[in-house]
Amino acid sequence: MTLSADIFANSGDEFEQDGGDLGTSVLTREKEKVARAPMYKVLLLNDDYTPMEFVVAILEQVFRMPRDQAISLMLDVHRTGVGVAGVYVHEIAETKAEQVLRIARNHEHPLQCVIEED
Ligand code: TYC
Repeated sequence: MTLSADIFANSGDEFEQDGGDLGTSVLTREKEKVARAPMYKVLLLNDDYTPMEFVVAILEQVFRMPRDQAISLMLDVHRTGVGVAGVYVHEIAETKAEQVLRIARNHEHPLQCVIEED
């Protein structure tokens, strides 16, 4: 076999690494599974005693909410009884809820906060 004939003879195998599929497997393969962490809402509950300004301060400091958004959400909780302060992975949601309860207790306010799967 000449050198050039040898190159031609091998070219089929060497360049058909996808077994003749010509890349169409990219279009037909199963979608790869990516684990997504379950998310949790941190809910703020209304009560008759916690001062409005205290709730706004909690939303600003614990949930890093801009003041105008914090006021709007506080009023929404005041009107409807409940509101979502944020949505996080479980550990962060739990930590935020604990912070709210601790700060409220330290100030002797009855503010309640719970987490719920999103
Ligand atoms: N209802 C309270 C008041 O009138 C204000 C308030 C708002 C309390 C939101 C709790 O999650 C809350 N002082």
